[in-house]
Amino acid sequence: MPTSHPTSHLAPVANPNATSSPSPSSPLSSTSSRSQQQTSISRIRSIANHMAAPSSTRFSAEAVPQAPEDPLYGLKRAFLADPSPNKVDLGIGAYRDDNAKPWVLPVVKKADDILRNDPNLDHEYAPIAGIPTLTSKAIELLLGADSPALKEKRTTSMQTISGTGACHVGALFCARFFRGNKTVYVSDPTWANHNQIFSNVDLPVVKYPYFSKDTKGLNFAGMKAAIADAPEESIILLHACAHNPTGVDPTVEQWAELADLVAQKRHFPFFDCAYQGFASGNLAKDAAAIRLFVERGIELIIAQSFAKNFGLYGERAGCFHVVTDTPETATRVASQLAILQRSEISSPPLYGARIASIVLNDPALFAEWEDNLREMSGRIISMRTALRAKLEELGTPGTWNHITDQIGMFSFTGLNEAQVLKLREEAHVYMTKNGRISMAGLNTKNIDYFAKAVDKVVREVQ
Ligand code: KET
Repeated sequence: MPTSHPTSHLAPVANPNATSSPSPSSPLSSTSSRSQQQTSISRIRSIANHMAAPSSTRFSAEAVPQAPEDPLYGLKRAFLADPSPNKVDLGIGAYRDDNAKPWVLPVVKKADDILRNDPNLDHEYAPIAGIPTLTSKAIELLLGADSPALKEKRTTSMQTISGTGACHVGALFCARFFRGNKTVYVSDPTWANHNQIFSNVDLPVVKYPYFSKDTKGLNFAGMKAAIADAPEESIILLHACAHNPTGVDPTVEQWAELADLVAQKRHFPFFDCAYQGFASGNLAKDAAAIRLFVERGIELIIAQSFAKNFGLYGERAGCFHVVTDTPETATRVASQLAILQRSEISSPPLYGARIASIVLNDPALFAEWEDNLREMSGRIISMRTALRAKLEELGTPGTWNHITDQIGMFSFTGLNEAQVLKLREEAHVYMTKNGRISMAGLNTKNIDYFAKAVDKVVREVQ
């Protein structure tokens, strides 16, 4: 029996360098004999390929079909490529100042200086669960420092790759350990990434009614009915505040009703908190929904992002928290989270986490951060007022009160896909196809232009 692989004799042939680099003295070095040699090589290679495998890849189009580009990142690329001086970017949810420029928070600049001037700074690995000075303050930010859940030590926290990483860890944790109905109920609509984050770990996703096209507000009756109808112990994804993409949040009274319903059905709330401080400008107010659920003793999880409220988008700072019944449960949960984290990212990134930690642990910097948050949310609110006033002034068909009723980073304008595409083509205004606009993309210089473009498209396209 030959010891070599049956096709191993073909292997060298597939490498043209193995035979086509003869020494200068070789009889094969003349031009004609070299080209003869290349012809025979290519013939042998084609026979070899034919015999060895029908295709050179295992990743055929059937195995790995071409996927569409991520719509939000595609939109950003199209915006950057557009040479128009009038172009307006209302796509991705990232804060912009009145000059349409990214804004490094002044408090973040200060924290960055402190960090860089620290003579003890090194680049060692963070602990698996992240830096405790961040995680301990991060949970306080959500629950309030005097929360009984914290005093009773029945929470556990882990630093993650921003909010997306926190959502992923939460999804993975549920897939592995949740013993109830492993279906995740998400609002219709929700942040588009939720669907793939959950389906990536094989958790089915079902929508509950949320946005009413008629009122451009909350379909509270529909939402409650769906949550009541879901099998007991289902996973219910809730946006803690500043709902993405609609900008529509339940009122505190409605949150209280939802908390009662969730408790009654023993559902498991999964809070996604990506915009704390961005809705009202007040950190405690924006965490009211979470606090209300925790007060009722409901066990829950929270995915927390520091991308928007610290402007640390690309630094990927965030946390994942579990609020449970006893310190014993919290400790067991933490032990499994550590294993999930270790196998996925080993330990979390430090830079953004250190910045956030410096601010959260220093009362003066914290107060300055609150000012910065008020500045961002205040500018967005003033743009809402201005946009509504301009559309009403122009007499743009339809009602526009929803622009000021909605809250947070986004507004769900009610523009349809045809109108969105026409705005993009003709006015160089970039927004997602569902009519969502990132309010922070508007400023005192482009708001007139935008309002007039909307007015035109609403009149021309139905
Ligand atoms: N949750 C929600 C609800 C959310 O809107 C985002 C980001 C995230 C989590 C994740 O953010 P991270 O940067 O991983 O902390 N939303 C904006 C950006 C994006 O889609 O990635 C957006 O909708 O524009």
